[in-house]
Amino acid sequence: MALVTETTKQVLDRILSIEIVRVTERAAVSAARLRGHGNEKAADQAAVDAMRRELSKLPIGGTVVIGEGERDEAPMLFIGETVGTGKGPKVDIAVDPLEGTTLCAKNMAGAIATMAMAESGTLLNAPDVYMEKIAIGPGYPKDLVDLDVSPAENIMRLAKAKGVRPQDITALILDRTRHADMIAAVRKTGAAVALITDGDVAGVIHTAQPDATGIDIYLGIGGAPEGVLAAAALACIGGQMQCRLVLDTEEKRSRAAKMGIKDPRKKYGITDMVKGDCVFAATGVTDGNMLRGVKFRKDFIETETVVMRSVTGTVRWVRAEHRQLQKFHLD
Ligand code: VTB
Repeated sequence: MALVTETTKQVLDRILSIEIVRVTERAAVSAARLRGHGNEKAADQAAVDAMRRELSKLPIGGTVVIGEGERDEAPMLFIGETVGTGKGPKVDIAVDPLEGTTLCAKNMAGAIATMAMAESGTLLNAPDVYMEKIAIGPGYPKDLVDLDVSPAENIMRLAKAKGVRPQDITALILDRTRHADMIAAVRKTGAAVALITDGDVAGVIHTAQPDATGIDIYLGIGGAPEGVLAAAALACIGGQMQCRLVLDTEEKRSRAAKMGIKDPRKKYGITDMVKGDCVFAATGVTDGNMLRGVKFRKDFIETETVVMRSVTGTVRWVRAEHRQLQKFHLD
């Protein structure tokens, strides 16, 4: 009996890792219709609506733990919302229907639709606050880099472990004034800084394939929801990440406490943020380094998605041609 249950669970897991692709594909197509229209809100809403529609068809008992916001501020996909048919495994859901709303509104590179699904109760329930993050690729000694040492020291440690000079290291950082000192400190070591305007989920994932992306380390402060999504991806493909919520006001600390966060200064590793098996997917909205954006052809729509499973570490690149969508304008 136990064996049967286990097998059923695994089969379901495998099916879900394809089903999840439909969800991010639909969100990406809907957002892509509004690429370059200068309207971040409309693009985000289109992605949210599409993602919610697709999620409702999944054979899961899902609970949104990372969503569009806390209950009273988000009409859809709010934290705590239940999604799916209710017939199937109980899962935690993390969504960012349009990661990089500005990138989409301005039709700039790197906007994606992304989500992760994990065993119930295993994803960090993080409030929508800032998060300090540091991430490097696989193959390095455990705890090589640390949020509590200086950016320069982290670069030196990484260069040494990689067997290169600091000048041969590239750090990816969000281009924000809050990072001015960090950027200067990294440059002082001789390392190169690659700046992004948005999109640190993909930014963190870049560190997992340094040979392909040229990015060795991600540093800086971004959104906590994006941090948990990136951790889900690294839980599948390997790499190290350390994060800490920025709970700099009493109001934020009490919001976090309500979500079960006892230690506001806790440093989270990947397994603290993603404790169980998970599946991660992202579909390109605009062309980016990681994924091609949606292409509207005459008779079909093309999407590109990456989907990963932590159980096996399998990474699938799914290039899809959607004929119905284009024909019937169903998105
Ligand atoms: C990052 C980035 C997102 O928010 O998390 C960033 O990945 C952090 O917030 O794409 P600020 O923009 O306030 O710096 C985004 O840029 C937008 O959600």
